[in-house]
Amino acid sequence: MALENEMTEYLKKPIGEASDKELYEAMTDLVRNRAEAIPKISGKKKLYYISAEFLIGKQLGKNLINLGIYDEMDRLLKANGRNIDDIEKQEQEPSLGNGGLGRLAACFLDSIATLNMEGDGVGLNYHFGLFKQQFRDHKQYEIPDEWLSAKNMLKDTGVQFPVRLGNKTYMSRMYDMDVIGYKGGKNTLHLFDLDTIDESIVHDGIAFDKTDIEKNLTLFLYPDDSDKDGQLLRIYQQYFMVANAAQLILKEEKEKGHSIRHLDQYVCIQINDTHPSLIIPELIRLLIEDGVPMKRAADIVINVCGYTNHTILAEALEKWPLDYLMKVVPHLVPIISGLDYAGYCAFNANPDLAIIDDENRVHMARMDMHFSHSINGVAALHTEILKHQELKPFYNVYASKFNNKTNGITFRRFLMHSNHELSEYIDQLIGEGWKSDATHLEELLRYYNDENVLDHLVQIKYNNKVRCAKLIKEREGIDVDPNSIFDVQIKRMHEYKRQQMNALWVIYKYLQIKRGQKPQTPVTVIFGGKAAPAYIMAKNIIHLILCLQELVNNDPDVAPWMKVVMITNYNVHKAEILVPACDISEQISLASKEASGTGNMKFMLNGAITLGTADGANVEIRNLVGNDNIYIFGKTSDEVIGLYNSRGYHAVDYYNRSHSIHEIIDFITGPELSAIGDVNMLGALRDNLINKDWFMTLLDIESYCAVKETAMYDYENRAWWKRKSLVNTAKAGFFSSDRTINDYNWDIWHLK
Ligand code: 26V
Repeated sequence: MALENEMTEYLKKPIGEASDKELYEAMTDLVRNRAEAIPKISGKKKLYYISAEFLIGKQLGKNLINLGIYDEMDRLLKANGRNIDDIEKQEQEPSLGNGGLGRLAACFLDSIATLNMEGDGVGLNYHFGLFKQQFRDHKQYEIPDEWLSAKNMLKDTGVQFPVRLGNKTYMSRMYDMDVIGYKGGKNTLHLFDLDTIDESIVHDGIAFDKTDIEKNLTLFLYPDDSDKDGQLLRIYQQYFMVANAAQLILKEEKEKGHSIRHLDQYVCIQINDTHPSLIIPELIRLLIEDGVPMKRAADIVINVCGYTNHTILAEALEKWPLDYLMKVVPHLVPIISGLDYAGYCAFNANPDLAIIDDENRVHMARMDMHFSHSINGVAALHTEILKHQELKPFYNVYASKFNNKTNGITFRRFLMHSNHELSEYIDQLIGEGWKSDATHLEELLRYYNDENVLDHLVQIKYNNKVRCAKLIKEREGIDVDPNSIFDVQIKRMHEYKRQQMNALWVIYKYLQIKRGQKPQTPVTVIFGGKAAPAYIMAKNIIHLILCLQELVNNDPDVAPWMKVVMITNYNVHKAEILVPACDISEQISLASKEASGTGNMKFMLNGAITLGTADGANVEIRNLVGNDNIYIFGKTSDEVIGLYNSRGYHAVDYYNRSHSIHEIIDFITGPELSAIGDVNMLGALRDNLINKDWFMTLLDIESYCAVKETAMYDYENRAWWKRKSLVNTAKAGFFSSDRTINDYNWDIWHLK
């Protein structure tokens, strides 16, 4: 009753008479006010998680769950003939991240608040976030994704800081969003912006004048940095973010009566990849301004900062030309140069350790490693590769700084919210203990031989497939059968993630079906993901998938047995519908290249079986579920690294040696697809696969097809498959981000 009264107070009319939009706005007001009443978490030490990305997803449903009123609200709306899902749809999803790294930051904020640790996020208030993806003529187009116009959780704090960019000073503005912990306290996500941003300068999709900082600074997430102006804008953004972070930290510390000279007693900063690395010289600069000698300033900063590495891809490790920094942050250049000399860090004759290399480029990750007390990778295998390959020179001098923190996901969003039916059924089976300690999910193993329970789980999966099929019909106009196997690969488009290998499997299956070899159960192959606007090969892969979608779905011999779906504008909301519907989770990156993956964990938790390489966190999934409950294929990371070192991989040999590979690859430019697609794009893709194939698709394709065949064969043994599914959910507790955050706190932050 209380909730109903509160709602009608905001609505000023009965629930049954309000529009979905009015209900959404009233519920958002309700959440904002309830959050207001929750005390801010405070502890003896405070964490600042600085990140260029926070892929927070829609807030309303998650906040209702964390406030403990989701079910009550659901019932109230139902009693008035309304549906909570329709109302949640009204919210614009903030796309303030690219993928895994940004989503991880959002999961971490949820766990930090849930565990009652004092920790705020600091980032940027991008007006458009990541672009919105559209398909036309089987190609990707980008348009701005507006999210700020609708009602949201942001609050203008009125707080402003002066920030020097180049030779001019700008006033920032801080917007805050409450981060409500699950049945816990609250922290804050601080997003900084400029008042002068001009959204009208965007034209022709997502193009804009990259030089006009005053108007464009926070317009887009990760603007195209394939040219100099784009790179300068990135550095402007990065410095703007950390200059605000530093001023916020010092202001808060001052208010608490702490001295900047004792910063390391009260504050820790986690540097999320290298985007916030300039916080190091900025803090040192401020300490020096306060009269602290440089060496002491550097030591304080080392004690404060921890650095997380999220990729081993060399092209993703930021190196900024010194003269760009000279233009953007002239006042930091003397500090950075100073830090690069003996006395402050383990600088020696080894040029691999130098912050500024002999081409005058500043290696951000190297600065982080010298001036942080902790360096972590995001899965066990990834950390080992960092220690013994990619960052070996640093491991040699700073072994004790290195540690692993295997990623995690918040079960509040990726089970309780996205798979409400499963979540409630788990409560019935084992109680609610798993919500505070996810390892309790193992208690589900008690039901390993309980056919009733197993069948109920199968029924829930089917219901989720029906919901997903509905989304596919509505959004993509494609009919898919919920009784088919849902084989899902959703993630950013990148050659190392090898969506192209899955697309080659589609061709292989298409040819088989054409020859009369039909699968026992039809299969629906679902892809989703955005390609970076300047990443030509990723766009070519999307093109191939969209052409296959048209070919396969319209071929009467094949469509009853296989459908291909490319989800448009894949985002967090769509993940929440796709993940619970999945049977086979595709995690097929080239071993050693996927630092961790977090989608793999979401699928596992929701009872999908992983088909993957021994890469990233897949390795840990395998260790937990055992070989019977996962499908691993392909070369190992050691073998792959060996091939890179020896330059021993030549795709063309695989193409020439195998009739089957030859046939599949040639199909890309054969008459069927040429009649649908752009022969130049398809030709470039085929050519790349034969003559370059940097991520070794052809190395693993045969092993992939063989193991996928086994997985589909095993699917027919329904009694076995439902047990595999149960084991996956039961063993997923380790991947709760609550566990990850407890590990960070225990080893690095020491917050309480
Ligand atoms: C960045 C870039 C930038 C320019 C060129 C291409 C490229 C390719 C990859 C990246 C990766 C940026 C860092 C990142 O998002 N890493 C992801 O972090 C996740 C959370 O730790 C992890 O699960 C993923 O495996 C990892 O790829």
